[in-house]
Amino acid sequence: MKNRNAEVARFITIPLSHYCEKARWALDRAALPYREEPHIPLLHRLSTKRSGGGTVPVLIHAGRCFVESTAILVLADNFSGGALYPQDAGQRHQVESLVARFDRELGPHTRRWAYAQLLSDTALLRRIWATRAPRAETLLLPVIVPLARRLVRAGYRVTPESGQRSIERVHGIFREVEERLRDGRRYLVGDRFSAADLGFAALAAPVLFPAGCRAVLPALDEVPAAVREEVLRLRDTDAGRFALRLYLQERDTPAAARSATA
Ligand SMILES: N[C@@H](CCC(=O)N[C@@H](CS)C(=O)NCC(=O)O)C(=O)O
Repeated sequence: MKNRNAEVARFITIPLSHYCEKARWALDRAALPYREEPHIPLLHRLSTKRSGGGTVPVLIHAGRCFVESTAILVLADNFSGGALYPQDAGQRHQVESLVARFDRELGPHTRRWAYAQLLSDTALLRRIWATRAPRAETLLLPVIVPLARRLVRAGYRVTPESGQRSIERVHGIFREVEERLRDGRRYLVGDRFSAADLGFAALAAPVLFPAGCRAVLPALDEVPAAVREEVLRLRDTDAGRFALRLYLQERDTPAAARSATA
């Protein structure tokens, strides 16, 4: 008899991570069975290194390790028979370029801005990093938080000034997205949801705190007023509204269920 467990992928994450949310969204949409293995920062490396990676997410599926979120999107697309990338070569190229651009710029800048605002709040960090992580790991948080905070600050070059520059870059990317949407289209490329829309919405999560997002984010009422105001400002843009709509309409719709009901 076939061992069904062997077909369940292992998905190594830090629950707060927006790159993990990007991959999780793709796996959910493709209805690719996986078991999430959430970790607190730093301890994730014990698992990712074993799989030949470093950052999260990492997915181990059918004996292969996928150590980049975009590689997980491509796998999810193949698994589902095309749920995320268009057939048309020109459109596919546009989707790939947008995904790469969001990976390179949007993700790092939304993250840096959020960390610049929240990294000094030890209680908040502890609570967010502990959510969904194994209890044995959360017991180490009093030791890990100061260390991880230093590494995050140095690794992502987080300062009040860089945080400010990052949010300006985020506004710039939002304006570019709005430019694309100006003709009334519902999706960034073509007339259906693709990896480009998913990449934008997932990597914008740290500046939108969207309802429906499965990454662990603070509640709006527990962050400083300046953060709340910036989030509300970005939510109230066309690009912000677009991302929030994607969470409402596209986050919980596996491709399998969609084609069964189409
Ligand atoms: N290019 C990577 C970026 C992933 C990434 O930056 N992950 C962050 C969390 S948002 C991470 O793992 N940070 C901890 C580390 O660098 O070990 C991808 O798309 O998967």
